Amino acid sequence: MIRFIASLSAAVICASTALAEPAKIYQDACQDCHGANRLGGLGPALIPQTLKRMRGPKLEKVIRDGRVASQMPAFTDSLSDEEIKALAEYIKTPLDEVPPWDEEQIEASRHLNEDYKPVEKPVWSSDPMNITLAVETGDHHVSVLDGDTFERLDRFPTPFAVHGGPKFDPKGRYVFIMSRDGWVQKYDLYALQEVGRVRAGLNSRNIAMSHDGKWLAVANYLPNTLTILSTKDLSVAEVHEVKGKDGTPSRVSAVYQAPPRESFVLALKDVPEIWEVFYGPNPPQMGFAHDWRMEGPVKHPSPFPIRKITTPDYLDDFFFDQSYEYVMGASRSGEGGLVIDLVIGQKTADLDLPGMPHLGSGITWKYGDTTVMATPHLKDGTVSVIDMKTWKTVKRIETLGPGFFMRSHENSPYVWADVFFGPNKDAMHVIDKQSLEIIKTLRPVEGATVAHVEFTRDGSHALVSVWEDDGAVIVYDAETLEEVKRLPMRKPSGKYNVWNKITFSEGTSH
Ligand code: DHE
Repeated sequence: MIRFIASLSAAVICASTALAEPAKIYQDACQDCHGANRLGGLGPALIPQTLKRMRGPKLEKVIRDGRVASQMPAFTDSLSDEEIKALAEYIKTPLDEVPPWDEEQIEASRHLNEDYKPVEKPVWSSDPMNITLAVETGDHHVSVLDGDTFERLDRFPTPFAVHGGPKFDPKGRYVFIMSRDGWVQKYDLYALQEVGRVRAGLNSRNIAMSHDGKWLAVANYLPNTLTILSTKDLSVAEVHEVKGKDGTPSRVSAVYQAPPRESFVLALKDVPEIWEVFYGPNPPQMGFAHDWRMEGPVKHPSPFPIRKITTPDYLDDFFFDQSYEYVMGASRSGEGGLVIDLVIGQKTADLDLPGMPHLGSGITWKYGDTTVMATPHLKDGTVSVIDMKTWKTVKRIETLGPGFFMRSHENSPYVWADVFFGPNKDAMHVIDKQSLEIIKTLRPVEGATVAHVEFTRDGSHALVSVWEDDGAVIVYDAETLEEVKRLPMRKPSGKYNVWNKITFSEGTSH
């Protein structure tokens, strides 16, 4: 009897150790980035609802080898095969409860700054159109820079882990900033004060501003929703559950605005569809009255009607042509790309785009009698240049490694393209827009990650991030390519010039 009790308690201890182990591994290896509750932080939420396209072995591979083009490191040296397997099983286990995050919870999270005092005109004397923001991810701040003197006008705290470009209102006075854990912050550049913040999702991707500045769309992974906020006071205008035509729920990979169409366009992660969400007064006049549908409760049809377009593949990210009629899409598998005509809602061309192009950071410029679009590849050292009339590849420029971001300016003859990954991550290529040749490779800090460029309003200067904790933003003369100034910063990532952003400069991603 005693022996039976002893072996029973050993079994219980064993079972509880086996159960406790993966949780402990998670705590040690994952929770700093993915959150103590597995609901995400710097990294995405790790729960079945957000791991949809990841099967068991794929999940283990990601833990073992890391993830291309993300901050996910490889654990092959620190975890055994058994530990990796146990961890994968653990994160596939549903949470006892995923907190609901709909209109009620979002509204409850909304916080307006009581000390905020609107001002009539800016509290500074700089050119309001040349204000440039630098996101400092090292300590979650944004620096507000005068784009002429490069003097810092303010440095304010942001929510944790900002991702994607902040969005300015059409006058360039307010800026909206989103963090991966779903917070959206509104900041008044004239008053240099935060206006307020709201948690629009639990795990979010990016935001888009309607061209009239009234609405802000927030693309969420968790829950599977698109949140539309009023830009005035960050109140909820609509939370739209994202489900494909057949009812399959989906994460939203990204949302962009299509100004002439008065719509937001969404890439869905888990169903092969893109969505167009209209916010203008009369979408049927766009020529597809037969195709869009009203959604929401019957007695008040949604002010944001949705059109769902089936695509031949899952599109993780995309890029618009200048007319906003054509969407160039790429899937995360990196096998190629395609062009969807938004007017007819159909694929019109294939793109020869292997190597996981990062279309979100694509840019365009005039090239002979056509316009080209260039995009870096996340999987190989290439920049693809595509003719936007014929959709053919004009050139594949060989770089020193996979890059993340590209930038140019109407007044600059050059394109700047970083090398984000690999041994040459300290390199920044400068490419001639007409010869499509690399004319110079800058290496401002040996061994440091040097990435992301933004131009000043007139294109005379280029600001480059030394993407390290004790990093800097380096200001270059965009013509001579000489360094002009170095501004110390904490892991600066993206920089955003008000003028370039609100005028949709062709040299910047939208
Ligand atoms: Fe980003 C923009 C998606 C990883 C820094 N990134 C974007 C956009 C998309 C996107 C769709 C455009 C949104 C916008 O600006 O409105 N990013 C993805 C991914 O799918 C990917 C590969 C994996 C992931 O983890 O989400 C990814 N991105 C990263 C990073 O690891 C980076 C380098 C560091 C970080 O902060 O997470 C990173 N992404 C950025 C930045 C922008 C961005 C700085 C804005 C660039 C701009 O100039 O507009």
